[in-house]
Amino acid sequence: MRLLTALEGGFGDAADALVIDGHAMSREQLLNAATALAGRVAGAPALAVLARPTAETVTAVVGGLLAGVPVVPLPPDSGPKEREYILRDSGATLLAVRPGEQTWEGIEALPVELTGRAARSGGSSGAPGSAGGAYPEPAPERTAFVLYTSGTTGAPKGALIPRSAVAADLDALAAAWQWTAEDTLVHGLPLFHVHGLVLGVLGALRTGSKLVHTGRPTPGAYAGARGSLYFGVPTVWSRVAADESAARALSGARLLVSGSAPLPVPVFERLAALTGQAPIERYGMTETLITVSTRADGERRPGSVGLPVEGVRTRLVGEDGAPVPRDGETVGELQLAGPTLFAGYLNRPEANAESWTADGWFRTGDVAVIGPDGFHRIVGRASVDLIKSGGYRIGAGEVESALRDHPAVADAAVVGAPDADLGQAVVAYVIAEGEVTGEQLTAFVAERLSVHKRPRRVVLVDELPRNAMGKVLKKQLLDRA
Ligand code: MLC
Ligand code: AMP
Repeated sequence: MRLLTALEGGFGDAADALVIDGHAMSREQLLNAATALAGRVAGAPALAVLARPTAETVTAVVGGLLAGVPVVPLPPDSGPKEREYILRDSGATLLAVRPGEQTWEGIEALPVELTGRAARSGGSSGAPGSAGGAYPEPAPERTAFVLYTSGTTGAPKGALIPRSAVAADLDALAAAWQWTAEDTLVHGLPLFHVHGLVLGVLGALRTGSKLVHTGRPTPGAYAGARGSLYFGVPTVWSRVAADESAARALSGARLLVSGSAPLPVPVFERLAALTGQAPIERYGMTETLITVSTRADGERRPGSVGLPVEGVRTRLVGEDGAPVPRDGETVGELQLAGPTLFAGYLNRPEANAESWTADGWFRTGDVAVIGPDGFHRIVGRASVDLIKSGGYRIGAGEVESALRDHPAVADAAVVGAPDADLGQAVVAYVIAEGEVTGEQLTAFVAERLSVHKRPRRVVLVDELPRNAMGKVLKKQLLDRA
């Protein structure tokens, strides 16, 4: 079976099957443009895509997937430090851009044309829109994406996502959410992470639902889109819930789905009150895709992410390595197994060794509770050094290292402080050894890494609290923040 089943016929088509930030495309147009691009990508080690929320990005991603070339989405606002690292580490030789756009040294620009007429293979599969395309389906174990994601320290790691994991996850979610070709999916999430890209784009191309990408995930854009299925991170839902008329406009939707960070119970309840339906909450991770969810036909309990999706197994393990009972009270580290898991981090043997248990389970680093009824509740991260801000995963170590690159910074410690809008906000404690302001340091990080990794607050201090070993006491900083 092909990965993008709905792209190649059997699901009907429409001139507006995909609307990406105002640009409408039929599936046939997308298939033709992507097939033309695939011809220029085939055989490359990896294709980097400057992942703005555009039709060009969707075309480039699909072109890479058709050609069986790993796609490396690059955050569009990533600064030189982050960008150079991702391009070098991934081994990408091509960068998909808009026609006329520049690339960087050592990387060939691949202009994406939206009007490509595909050179299709002959035989019965040759007609546009019919099953089968110009390219044989790559093997399921081949890498679909290299997704860069932050760890607690150092540069982001490239998670290798196999095609089979994407297919298994989308099918499991389609079952859990009764997601079909009758749906119109609406969201405005970034196209360089699992949520917006794998679920939010490939989901539509596998289930056959229409897709409206709103460019930005604003309450007004969601309200105006008239979809049946909506995706958002908790920050988006909290902004929708605060905008009564936008929230009421979603009352005709079939399903509102939240994920990527904990959905606060008051936001769940206000959304339910204003839209007439309780949201679906699901839990996922770059490395595992979406593994636990409440179901369209099941209970939607505030503060709970529900049950493992089809094929996924979960267990809780205590600090001593012993199994934790499913009693709804005892916390443990959540470990996962199943067909949606990644194949490892690129070029990171040590991180790979640390990530799996001896008996083959993936350590999520999340702390959870499982009830006797199997419902899962995510309690938090085991490490204070992984921050979730607006649904973005941000490694404290990466931001600290960027801050230390500033000539006036002697040392820095970064924490995720509770924030009503973003869930957590990046707060930096900095020891300066020259004249520098918080705004300058914020801009410095935004330019070198990505805008969303910038500290929202910088506190200049004379010293950082440390233990006897010299380790910064982040819990103390959090208490101050
Ligand atoms: C502000 N801006 C700056 C700046 N300060 N630019 C440069 N330098 C500075 N110092 C500008 C930005 O460029 C942007 O401009 C504008 O300010 C707003 O940026 P922001 O403040 O970062 O946006 P914000 O409104 O806070 O974003 C909230 C949000 C966003 C919810 C829209 O956080 C978001 O899209 N989150 C989604 C994350 C996500 O998809 N995570 C999924 C991970 S996958 P301009 O011009 O652009 O407006 C995963 C698995 C799973 O977790 O389970 O799903
Ligand atoms: P990322 O790698 O960006 O996909 O981030 C994955 C992390 O997001 C997980 O390890 C969790 O900490 C967090 N996360 C995702 N979904 C949820 C959720 N519904 N509730 C709580 N945390 C979540």
